[in-house]
Amino acid sequence: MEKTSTPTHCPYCALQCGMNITPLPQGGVEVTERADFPVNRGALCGKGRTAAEVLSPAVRLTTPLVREGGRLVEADWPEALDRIAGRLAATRERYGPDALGVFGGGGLTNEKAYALGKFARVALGTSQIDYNGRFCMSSAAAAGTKAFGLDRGLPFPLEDIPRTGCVILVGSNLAETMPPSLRFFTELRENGGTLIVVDPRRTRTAQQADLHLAPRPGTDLALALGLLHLVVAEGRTDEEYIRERTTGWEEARAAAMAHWPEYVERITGVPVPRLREAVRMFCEPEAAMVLTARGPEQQSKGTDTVGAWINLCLATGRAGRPLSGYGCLTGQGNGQGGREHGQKADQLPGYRKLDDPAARRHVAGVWGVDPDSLPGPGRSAYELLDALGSDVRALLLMGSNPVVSAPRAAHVEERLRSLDFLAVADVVLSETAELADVVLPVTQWAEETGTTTSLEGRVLLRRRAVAPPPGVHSDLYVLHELAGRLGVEKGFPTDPEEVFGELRRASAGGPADYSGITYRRLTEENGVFWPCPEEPAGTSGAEGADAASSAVSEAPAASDASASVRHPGTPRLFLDRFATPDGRARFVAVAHRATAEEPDAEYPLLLTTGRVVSQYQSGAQTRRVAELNAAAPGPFVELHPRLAARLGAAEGDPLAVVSRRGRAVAPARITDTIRPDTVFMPFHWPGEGRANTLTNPALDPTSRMPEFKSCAVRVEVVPRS
Ligand SMILES: Nc1nc2c(c(=O)[nH]1)N[C@H]1C(S)=C(S)[C@@H](COP(=O)(O)OP(=O)(O)OC[C@H]3O[C@@H](n4cnc5c(=O)[nH]c(N)nc54)[C@H](O)[C@@H]3O)O[C@H]1N2
Ligand SMILES: Nc1nc2c(c(=O)[nH]1)N[C@H]1C(S)=C(S)[C@@H](COP(=O)(O)OP(=O)(O)OC[C@H]3O[C@@H](n4cnc5c(=O)[nH]c(N)nc54)[C@H](O)[C@@H]3O)O[C@H]1N2
Ligand code: SF4
Ligand SMILES: [Mo]
Repeated sequence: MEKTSTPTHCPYCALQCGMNITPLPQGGVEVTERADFPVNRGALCGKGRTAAEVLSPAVRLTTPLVREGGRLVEADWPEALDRIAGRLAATRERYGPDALGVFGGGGLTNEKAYALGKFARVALGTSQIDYNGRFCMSSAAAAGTKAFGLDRGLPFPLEDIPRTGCVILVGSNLAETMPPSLRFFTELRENGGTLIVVDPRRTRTAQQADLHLAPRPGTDLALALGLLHLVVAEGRTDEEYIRERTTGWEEARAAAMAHWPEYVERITGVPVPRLREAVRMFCEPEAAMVLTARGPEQQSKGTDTVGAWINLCLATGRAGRPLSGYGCLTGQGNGQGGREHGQKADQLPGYRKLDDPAARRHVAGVWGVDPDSLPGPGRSAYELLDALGSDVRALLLMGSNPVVSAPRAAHVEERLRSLDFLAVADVVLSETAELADVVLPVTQWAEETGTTTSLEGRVLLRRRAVAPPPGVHSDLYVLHELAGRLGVEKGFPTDPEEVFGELRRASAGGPADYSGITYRRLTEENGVFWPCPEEPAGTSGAEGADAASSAVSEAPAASDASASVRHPGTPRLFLDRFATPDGRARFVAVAHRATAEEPDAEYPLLLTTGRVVSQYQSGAQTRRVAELNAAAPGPFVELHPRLAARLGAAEGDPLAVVSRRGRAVAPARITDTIRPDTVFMPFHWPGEGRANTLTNPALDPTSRMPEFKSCAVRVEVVPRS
């Protein structure tokens, strides 16, 4: 039984590297390379290589816990589930359905994300559901939807990168956050292409670049506008493309022209000759790409910022053409699929909108409920966390650890504590689970089957390779049991393939159409790119009216009678038309604005935050792996030698970083790879060195993304006692 090796995918980031898992005779499993998956071709980073250590009962939860007299004590499943269902029902009875909150995660499989969204709307009847993806790529998603009519992180496979002419990588440190993907950029340079990295820090990624631009945090919008200004001034626009394939150029052009290079240099700190150099490198080759990650996105103006980078692509004819385009490097394992199937506050499966009557009818039909019974859009992630204990009295949380990862975390922690009732399903006792009234131990990646959608839009099958420890059940089981206890006996199956079957129908005809994808196909193919309607594009009348599906390029040749009716999936989007109603991409007219919190006399420096290679997110999983802890044992404050000298700080000295939200303490790490006006902290740790004690929950008006990438701080050396 379950002895041989199983091909599957990593539990962590959106690269979803392929790996093989083999159970060992002495217990435990071995993770080995899997060369047949084109994204990583056998390479794995340290996190993926050691991921199986978190399967061990020594570090994970194996029994439900319930709070008794202030302490979490072991309980059996029926008791734990009864408690949750009982408290949810009582809260709903007393305060109404919107007093119930649900918080999900972009690490959950498509099946789980789908079931969680349905559970909130159908079993609880609440509008109050959102998820941690709001903290991740929501600004890029909003900007992509605005410009192209459709949001899929990358509109092309990673394998296109080595063949383009130039890539501008904005605020991505992929050498640490997606190490196997660095190869595509190395190959780009070997092929004569160039790499430009935009990052306030000379990261391991920036060290690979032909040109590194180091703007002040929070000024990417001005930078992109300055580049567009130069493109226009130097006559490098593609007028024919602009005429044929876009709308809104005049307004966008006028907005960019107000951003003179010298003005942009003053805002960003990037010298004008460097701006000119970037424009030359980007415009000279036949094809080029802009890729953004969290740097420009996690800003209170992230949507406009990404919009400005997209403008640069559109003005130069570098979108919806072979080897050219704008893409967002989505972060979490299922960061793409997790934003498509309904755990987002405003969304229904298939990337449909909750406020669209036709979408409500379609999904309600699949769910067998009255469309009018579906609640409307709810609050965004931070706003939901902020409402805990007041409007929202009970919360079910699955797949996130906001005590560490949410902005203004001390406040969020206090809100979580003020709840009448908190239930957490997790694989480990995370810092958030420690606050819960009931904790449910759930199965993880290698112990269950499910699909994820990688940053390429490639839907993949993660396969069960080992049995879970006794007493551990899946998230789908949790939702099934809770729904049953709340009187909804049907509609929450525990078999992932059955859930996927329903997801296919719910997504059919929507922008993210999965209806042509089956588990069987996913075992035969190395993933399938959405949209993938059930019939070949063009043969279904119903499909024709849908802008998103008709933006499908590379449809199968309808004349080939021998071709199966399988739609091949859509590796490349927008080659013929964009997914907007008129098929044209839309420029946005945007202007620079300051970050929500600029430095002043009291808080004279900027703090930015991010990641290190050996820890993942809130660290709930990776802090339990000895090898990773040895490599990255704790938080630190990265600062420039000049700033350190001014503060009188030496390497390793404890530094207090103080913002308007609070104070965090971590040792100094002095390096000249960072701007002297900026300090950096990774956010993977709880406690004294928690970066999110400091961060500013100022939200982007469109995406509701918090400003993780800049806030004003002061730094002091803590006297050693
Ligand atoms: N090792 C590791 N890998 C991960 C993760 C992890 O936690 N650990 N998480 C995964 C997830 S969910 C995500 S979202 C991705 C994130 O992947 P990345 O976006 O690559 O990660 P970050 O470190 O958050 O931010 C990237 C860079 O943005 C820079 N930056 C900061 N402020 C600014 C700014 O104002 N402008 C610009 N242009 N750059 C700025 C930082 O210096 C940093 O080097 O990684 C995924 N992979
Ligand atoms: N300061 C700062 N803060 C940030 C960021 C930043 O750059 N700077 N980045 C933000 C970004 S991009 C992200 S994505 C968030 C991520 O932050 P979190 O949402 O906290 O993400 P994780 O740490 O991955 O938490 C996932 C939790 O779910 C559990 N888990 C894993 N798999 C499963 C499963 O299948 N089922 C269940 N029930 N649980 C599971 C894990 O054990 C873990 O406790 O952090 C955000 N916070
Ligand atoms: S790069 Fe991402 S998917 Fe690949 S092994 Fe590392 S964490 Fe896993
Ligand atoms: Mo993320």
